[in-house]
Amino acid sequence: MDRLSARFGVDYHDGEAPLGADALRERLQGKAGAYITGTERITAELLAACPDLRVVSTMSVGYNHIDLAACTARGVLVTNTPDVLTETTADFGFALLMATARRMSEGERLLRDGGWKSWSWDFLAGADIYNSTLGILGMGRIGQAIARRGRFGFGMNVVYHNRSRLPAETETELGARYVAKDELLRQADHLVLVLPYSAESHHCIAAAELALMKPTATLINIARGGIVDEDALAAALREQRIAAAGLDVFEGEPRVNPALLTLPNVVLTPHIASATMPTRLAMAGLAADNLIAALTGATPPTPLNAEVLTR
Ligand code: 8YV
Repeated sequence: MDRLSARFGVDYHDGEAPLGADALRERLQGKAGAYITGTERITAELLAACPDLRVVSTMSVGYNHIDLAACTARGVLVTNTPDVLTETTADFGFALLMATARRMSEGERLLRDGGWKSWSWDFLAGADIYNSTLGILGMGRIGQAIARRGRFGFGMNVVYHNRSRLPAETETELGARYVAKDELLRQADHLVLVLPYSAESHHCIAAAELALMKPTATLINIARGGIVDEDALAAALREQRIAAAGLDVFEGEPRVNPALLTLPNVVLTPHIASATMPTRLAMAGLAADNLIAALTGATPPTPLNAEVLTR
């Protein structure tokens, strides 16, 4: 805010509740730049109603909330915040995996509720992480950072599936093996979803995919809620067709599918994978750098549609 307001007139939305589509359209009238988060949706309709808008800077790596093709068609530059959140988000993915496999939330709830009465050999017994098979769906920057943690921190056998296979030297460096999606589902003891959300990846984990997973498997989603069919997941968890799930993202967030809320074998967190102070400050700074550069005629550090700059 300090850096932006030193250079531009800034209209800052200071409310807890996000701006709805109508309010966002109103507030963007006459504005050249928009600094947004993953919550605000930039649609073709909004762009048509905000003809002065030239730059959209999102403080997120994901950009499924922005119609990038419509922005490019209108000559609106879009920037995001890759790299600065990679390691922090991978740390959280691993934390969620461990909490889920080792039943930490369930244990804490039981303890707080006074349910810890005695010891028995299988009391809250979960799944091993060390030496197990880690499956990663989506092998971009964050997927690769998770693979390194699994391979070199926990001696895991790492398998992955991605739209495009990684170069052989990257696979060797990561100690990761490429497999078809069905194989990934069959082999993984722990499956982490880190792929971008799009029409193509919508509900790409649904009943048929869950049916291929091991009954002892855990499923972790730190990407976007819409990648998983939550009703199918809730049914699989309820019937113990998979052991457990750890979810940081939800299809209708901040609303959470009620079927998930009552299940013991699911760890739920409110979309906080990138939430450390250093990382959030780095994201905020990069989003500001992008906006300042774009509005002052310089080249922004991380554009998503750089072709707009050369027009
Ligand atoms: C953010 C994220 O918390 O960067 C992303 O894509 O999902 C998260 O890091 C959120 O989108 C804030 O804009």
